[in-house]
Amino acid sequence: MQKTRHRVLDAIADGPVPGPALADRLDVSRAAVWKHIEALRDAGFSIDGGDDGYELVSIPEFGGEAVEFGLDAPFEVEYHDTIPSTNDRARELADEGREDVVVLADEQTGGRGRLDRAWTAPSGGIWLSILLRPTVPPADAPAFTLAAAVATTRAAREAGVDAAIKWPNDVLVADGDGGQRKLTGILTEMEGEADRVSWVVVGIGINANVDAADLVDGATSLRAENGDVNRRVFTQRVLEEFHELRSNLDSVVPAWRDLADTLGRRVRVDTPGGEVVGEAVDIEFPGTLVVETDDGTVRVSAGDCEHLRPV
Ligand code: BT5
Repeated sequence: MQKTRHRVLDAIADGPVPGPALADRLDVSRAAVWKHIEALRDAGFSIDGGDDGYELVSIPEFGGEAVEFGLDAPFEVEYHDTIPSTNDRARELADEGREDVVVLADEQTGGRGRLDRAWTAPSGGIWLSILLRPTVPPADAPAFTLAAAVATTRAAREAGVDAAIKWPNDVLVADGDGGQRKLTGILTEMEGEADRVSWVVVGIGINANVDAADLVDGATSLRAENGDVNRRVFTQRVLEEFHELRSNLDSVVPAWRDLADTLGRRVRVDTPGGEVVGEAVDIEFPGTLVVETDDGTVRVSAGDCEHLRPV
């Protein structure tokens, strides 16, 4: 079904195709062609139906079909205008045994951050969760968080926003005053056995076409930094970059290093084992931060990191 719909779109994107010719080409009935055309129109695609046949006129700015169309990565996209949390929905899909599905929403009413913190997610953002079933041990899972940060930072830079990554999961933009504002947060959740992940859900919250005033203090948006983006294209870029990285996990750490803002800075990291203060000097697979402290080198695998001003 899904595949045929993509083929209908591909065919009518290049010029008008009469319904019967389309049915022949795709080896389906004329009624089936008509059903696909109607479903695409319902999804916001504008399709001419003149004497010459069907022709694609425009693609909606956002939505599941829209993001899947032309997407160079093997994800199915399930779209919601509004949903409590895309991560929660992705977890449901995990329970159903699905994989390589992206849950995408325009608005979340119960968005979640780490440690039960709330995530503000008004209409106009890009709120998405990627459900994966990688064949890796649970200890490697942080690499997917890093991959999401790299993918989002690259897409933001392509869109003209000078974003950088704060360890481990924030994409930030300098505020011009020595401080930084948060553009994106990432929440990775997983389930697995000792030696093998069962599923990973990587939740990415991108403040896209929203006013910074509708977010929290310390937040910024693509709109505030450089004007509105085409969310379909932006989402596709994030998913394509993410797919490349997850297909070659060894490439994640070097890519992260290149885009990181944390390395070379003085940091304070709140870890489950206590506070670590020092200079962040490196990152190691799958996402361990190396900090030079007064008492020697400390490796931190999880925690909240604060960039300190140089002393
Ligand atoms: C995060 O947590 O940064 C992870 C956020 C993940 C959100 C995505 S959206 C799609 C998917 N579905 C979900 O339900 N969640 C994921 P953390 O590092 O704990 O940061 C949370 C803190 O960021 C909050 O306590 C606020 O201070 C701040 N915050 C909340 N909403 C924000 C926003 N829209 N932009 C910037 N900062 C925000």
